[in-house]
Amino acid sequence: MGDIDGNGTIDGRDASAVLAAYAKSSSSATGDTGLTPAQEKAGDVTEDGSLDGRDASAILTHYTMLSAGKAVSLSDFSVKNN
Ligand SMILES: [Ca+2]
Repeated sequence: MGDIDGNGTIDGRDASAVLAAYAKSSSSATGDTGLTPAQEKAGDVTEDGSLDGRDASAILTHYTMLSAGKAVSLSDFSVKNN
């Protein structure tokens, strides 16, 4: 979860990918994100069924905290835990 581009790490590029997909789906009549279903699932880190700024924010926060040496899990950002 969270690794949208599939390079093995969750980082700022994944947050950017989510934002780009969100922008694309917002401007598309069909809501097409331009991502594969697997990528959409990976990007929906808040697990609320939609890909939006909250997912990008969660990915970025997660990456920032990991970079700062904090032990966090992406599931900490799931709506189930809010
Ligand atoms: Ca990645």
